[in-house]
Amino acid sequence: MLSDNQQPTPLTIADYANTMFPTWCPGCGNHGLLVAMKQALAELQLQPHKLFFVWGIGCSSNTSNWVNVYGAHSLHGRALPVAVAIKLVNPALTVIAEGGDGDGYGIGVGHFIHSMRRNLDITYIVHNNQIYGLTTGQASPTSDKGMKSKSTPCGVIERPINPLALAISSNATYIARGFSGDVAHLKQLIMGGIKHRGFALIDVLQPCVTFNNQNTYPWVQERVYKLEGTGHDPKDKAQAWQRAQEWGDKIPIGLFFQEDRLTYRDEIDQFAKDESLLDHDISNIDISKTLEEFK
Ligand SMILES: Cc1ncc(C[n+]2csc(CCOP(=O)(O)OP(=O)(O)O)c2C)c(N)n1
Ligand code: SF4
Repeated sequence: MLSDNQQPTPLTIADYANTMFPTWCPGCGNHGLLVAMKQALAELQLQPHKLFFVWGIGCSSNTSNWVNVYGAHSLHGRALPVAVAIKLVNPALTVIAEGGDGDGYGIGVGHFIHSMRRNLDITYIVHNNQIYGLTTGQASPTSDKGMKSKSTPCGVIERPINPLALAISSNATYIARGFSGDVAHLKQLIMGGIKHRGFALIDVLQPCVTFNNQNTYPWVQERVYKLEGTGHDPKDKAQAWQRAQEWGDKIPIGLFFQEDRLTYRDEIDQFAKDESLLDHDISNIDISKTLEEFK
């Protein structure tokens, strides 16, 4: 990896790969998503050592094994709190969290909501295959009602989580949906999320070709249409809310909503803008008075 004082040559997608090849099933939607991600990083010329990725647990989070960036493979549902801590301490890093729909919208849904209202400058990519892939095919929070799976042999009873509506109501400031079968479009959404200053959610329709035989590539392809060119205004929250309700014969992909708002860090005086806590001099701090209080 390059250090700060080396002159970088133009980065290519090869700079974000290591020597290992992904072990995802052939045809898995994660492959396309990884290509889109690496293309976005290369197009933005982000140096690998200035990137920090945080993953949860799942097939999606196994991305950690095949990329050349700094990162943490954390716990199931816990990618966001780790990402929040990293960004608070070192704002110079581009922080990207990634995981599955089970990870982010199930066990981690509390962190998801609170991270959005906090609006730290983090990009969150959810590989939404509407199933638990790694644990071999149980229903997830986004599985469609009626879907038969290992854990729901008679069909899912509940209605699915609507991640985009949840993000709008939780005040996320960049909200998009992509499709891993449309790499060029997804790359643009990821680039937009990384460039956005604030919490960016990119929900990605990512077919699991092994355990989800309902939401397949053809199923998604027949339904998706791009918001770009439809007259949709991403600044209009009411319009975004309406589009977020569409799920069925037509499924919109693209940028639903974007707004500028101060980040959590911006609103705390003690965090001088964009200063890393690692640069704070703590060598001459006298804490004896504080310790007295605990006696
Ligand atoms: C606290 C905890 N609970 C449960 C598990 C088991 N587990 C591992 S991955 C997973 C779900 C994977 O589904 P998803 O998050 O949608 O990711 P995918 O594998 O589909 O990418 C579960 C339940 C775990 N590792 N940790
Ligand atoms: S089980 Fe599904 S999500 Fe996991 S690697 Fe295979 S196709 Fe992809």
